[in-house]
Amino acid sequence: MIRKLAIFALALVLLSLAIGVSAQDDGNYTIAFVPGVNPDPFYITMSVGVNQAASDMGVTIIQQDPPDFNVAVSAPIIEALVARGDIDALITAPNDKEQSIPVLQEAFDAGIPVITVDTFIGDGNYADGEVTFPLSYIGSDNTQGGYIACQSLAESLGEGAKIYIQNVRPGISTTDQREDGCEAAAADFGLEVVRIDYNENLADNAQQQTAAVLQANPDVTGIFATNTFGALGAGAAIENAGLAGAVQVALFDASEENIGYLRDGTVSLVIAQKPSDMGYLAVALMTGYLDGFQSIPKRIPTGYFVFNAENVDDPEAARFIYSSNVSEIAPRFDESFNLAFVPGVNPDPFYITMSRGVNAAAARLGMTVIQQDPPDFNVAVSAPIIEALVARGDIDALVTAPNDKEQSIPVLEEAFESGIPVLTVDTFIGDGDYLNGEVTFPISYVGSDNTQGGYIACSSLADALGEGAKIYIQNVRPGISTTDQREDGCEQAAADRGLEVVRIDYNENLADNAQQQTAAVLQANPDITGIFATNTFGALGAGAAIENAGLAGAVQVALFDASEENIGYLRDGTVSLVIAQKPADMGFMGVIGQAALARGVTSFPERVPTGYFVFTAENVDDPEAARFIYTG
Ligand code: T6T
Repeated sequence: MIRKLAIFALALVLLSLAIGVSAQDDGNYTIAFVPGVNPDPFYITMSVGVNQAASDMGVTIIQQDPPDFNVAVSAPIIEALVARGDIDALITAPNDKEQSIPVLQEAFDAGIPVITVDTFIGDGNYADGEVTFPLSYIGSDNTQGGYIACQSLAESLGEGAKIYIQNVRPGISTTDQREDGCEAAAADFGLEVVRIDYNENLADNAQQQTAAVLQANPDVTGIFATNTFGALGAGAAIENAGLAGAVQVALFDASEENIGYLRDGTVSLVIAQKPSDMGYLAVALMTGYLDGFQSIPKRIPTGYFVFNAENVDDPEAARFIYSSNVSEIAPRFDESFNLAFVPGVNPDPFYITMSRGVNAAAARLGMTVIQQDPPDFNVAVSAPIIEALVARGDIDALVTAPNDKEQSIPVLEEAFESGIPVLTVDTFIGDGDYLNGEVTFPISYVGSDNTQGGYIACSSLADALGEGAKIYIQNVRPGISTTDQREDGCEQAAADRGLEVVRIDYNENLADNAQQQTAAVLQANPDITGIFATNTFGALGAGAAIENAGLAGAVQVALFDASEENIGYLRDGTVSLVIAQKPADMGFMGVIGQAALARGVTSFPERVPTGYFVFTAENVDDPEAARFIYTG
């Protein structure tokens, strides 16, 4: 117990170091949550996820509900929240793609970071689209959802059938996309869309419109209702007209009522979104962002569960039905939740920094971290460590950086099969595509885009050296996902930019080997003018060899990993470029992925790329850049 308390205290110290907590700011942020409208079972269910994550992460939520799904109603609510001056962040479902932009821009300009859930503003591409200030758009792929709905109508009605779309109002990102998706399916499968009505999010309107359309068009045999209220109205109109079963209906949103329509045969398909996942991920990731762990994907699609007559009473499916009241929140995690963390190797400034992120997230969540360090980057060393952790029988989750794409699979599979969810950070197993690739059991792969990193490194050598220059790659060992990809990325840049890769050496993650190999290569090939070292130890060795040979400045060097030593080489001119990964973000996000899964969230992305900071002689002493240097 005393040991656990000591570990917890240490974790809190690490957390406060990580986030610079002061007496006034204890990390209990105030996050405003403004749904699209309420009451609405969809947003009530989202609120369950929001509140669960707030309880887990130790932050406060101020929820304010617009009584109408209307920007004229939600904008003043958001303006008033901004005016309070005590809101640290805003999570909201904007009512209109264009009209909601100004008020959210105002919040952002007042220093309040914004995540949109369910709906988006602009074109929804926050990476390089029309509006880029929101941190992320977390919600369903609505075009896909509309397509699924109308494809199912086509399958039961056949080519040439006439269908009707019951929609909300043009301008709402979600329902606009559902309409588009349905029309695309109609075009692909030969359905005719006879009419589209807009109900202003009122079930009564939807009911009257649907009744009128069915009367005027007795040949309409299919209906798609794009959200909860359209669905309610359409369902009632069909029931009243005695057309249950005669008209096929696909609905969006798994409210209790809509599931009732499925059970009694009024409708044939109900598409459940995952609003609770949207709320949970938004709060957990926003809290991480405020703590300084900022690699949040700009887009997180949350997926669907499709209900039909066959699966509607399946006990597994029950959790996808929306809540009608904010149900009880599960108790916070506590120290009995054991999160095992096995880095690739330690000591290594990269994994020490990752451990800072792991401990910061676990301290917020109240979990215990059991960190066990392989002394070599070698599956023969890490596999017995993982086996012993599995054998303990008390590990709830595993976050690890596998040493080999293929050889690490069996031991991780064993952990997974014994009931321990596995998430890989930094490196991956199989081909790294955990959605449809060779290995799909890990929850996620959180790490840099290493092909891109290698490409950046060797493009910078090309910029400095020009076409025809000869370069040398100092790598670790074939089979490691990250460094294999960096080598590939560098070779692609060399091919694109006309560099010649004279030789590649593998140092087995030993700086001494790297130093000897580099010294020998430089002696044998005095025409080499560029070196790319793919990780910390190769970088250390290559840096030392260049310094010893008195070649600082004469040979251009690009290094991976921003250890203090490598940054020192940049400062003294031995190297020209240091690529910093974001290992603390990897650790933080990895733990959040595990916490989310433990809460039943199924939408944590299978891949979270964590980005880079590229150090050069120009920015190395910039105070803003200092936080990207690895912890020693
Ligand atoms: O379908 C959801 C949501 O996705 C949409 O943006 C608006 O309508 C709902 O809230 C359901 O009423």
